[in-house]
Amino acid sequence: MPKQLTLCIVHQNGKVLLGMKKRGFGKGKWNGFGGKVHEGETIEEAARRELHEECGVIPRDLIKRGILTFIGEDEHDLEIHIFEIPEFEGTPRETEEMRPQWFDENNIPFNQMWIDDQYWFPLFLKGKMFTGIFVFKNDEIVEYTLNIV
Ligand code: 95L
Repeated sequence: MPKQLTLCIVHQNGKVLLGMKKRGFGKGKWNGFGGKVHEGETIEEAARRELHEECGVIPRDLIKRGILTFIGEDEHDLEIHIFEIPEFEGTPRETEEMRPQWFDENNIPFNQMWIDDQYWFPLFLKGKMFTGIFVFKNDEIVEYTLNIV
């Protein structure tokens, strides 16, 4: 089984909440909030937990929006489960992990994000559900497929 990760994207009133990753994997990139699914936890539980841990926000509903598989050269494949959060409780706050900031949905900082985000984020913003596979070599995409579900 691939390693499963979650990604929560808070999307409200034409704005998207992203966080600048301050340490670890993906440091220096804007991203949604998420992380590893722990043993004994559902994917949705993990998504709620990580969103809260990383920016203090408690989601009302999680909408399943996509599953992306990333295939690298030798590491295990990653499967990222992407959720949209239209409503939440709490106020976004900076944590050790992330510095949150709102972006207009027409002004997403793709040049400071994972390189595949520019391919699928527009589908996310248009409300589509999607699946995709990205094959990476030397941090570049060598092949990809994206399907609207
Ligand atoms: N928001 N995008 C991500 O979280 C993301 C995107 N692409 C990736 C490609 C390889 C990888 F190892 C991780 C990601 C990733 N976390």
